Amino acid sequence: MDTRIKLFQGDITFLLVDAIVNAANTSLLGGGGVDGAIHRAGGQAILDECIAIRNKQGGCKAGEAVITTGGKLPATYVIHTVGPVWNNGKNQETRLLANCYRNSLQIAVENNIKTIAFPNISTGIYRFPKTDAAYIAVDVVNEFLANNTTLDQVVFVCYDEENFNIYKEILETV
Ligand code: AR6
Repeated sequence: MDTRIKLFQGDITFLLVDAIVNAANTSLLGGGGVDGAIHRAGGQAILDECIAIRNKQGGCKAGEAVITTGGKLPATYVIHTVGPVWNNGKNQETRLLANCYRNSLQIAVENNIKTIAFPNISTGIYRFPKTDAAYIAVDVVNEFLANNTTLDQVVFVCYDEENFNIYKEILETV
């Protein structure tokens, strides 16, 4: 396991990192869960930038990612990615979730970001099974870091106890 991978339990909006990742939806206009928390804490600037992106490219597809500033957040940037809605594995959810992590890291590198924090994408309102999602997240990040020297820290932020315990076990044993 790459030693640049860290685990943190709590609210992602408090983190002082170069970028936090948002589990957004295809509209990019905000919602509940971590998306709601990020827009509330970051303020209007983030929404205005999301609207500008929408006007240019028409939202964001599942598995893809876009970047805005962090508005009033401690983080400099927010990378908005859209996780797949879990549908019993019938809609390429595994591939799409892996793309979320990979594309967010790619955007981070392109923007000279050194420290980045991820929530547990798709494991809330979108109902992706938590253990499967955690293995995908850890695998993709670890593989990406194996070919990267510019990132200093990738933090998995677990808000709920269940995800925290799953990640703790994976990161201790892998
Ligand atoms: N900090 C870190 N993690 C959080 C926070 C927080 N403040 N709040 C919730 N989580 P979800 P999804 C965790 O539902 O499943 C929105 O309406 C939460 O415990 O936020 O990808 C969007 O607009 C869970 O583990 O995102 C979309 O419509 C994880 O964040 C839809 O929900 C993801 O849960 C996306 O659903």
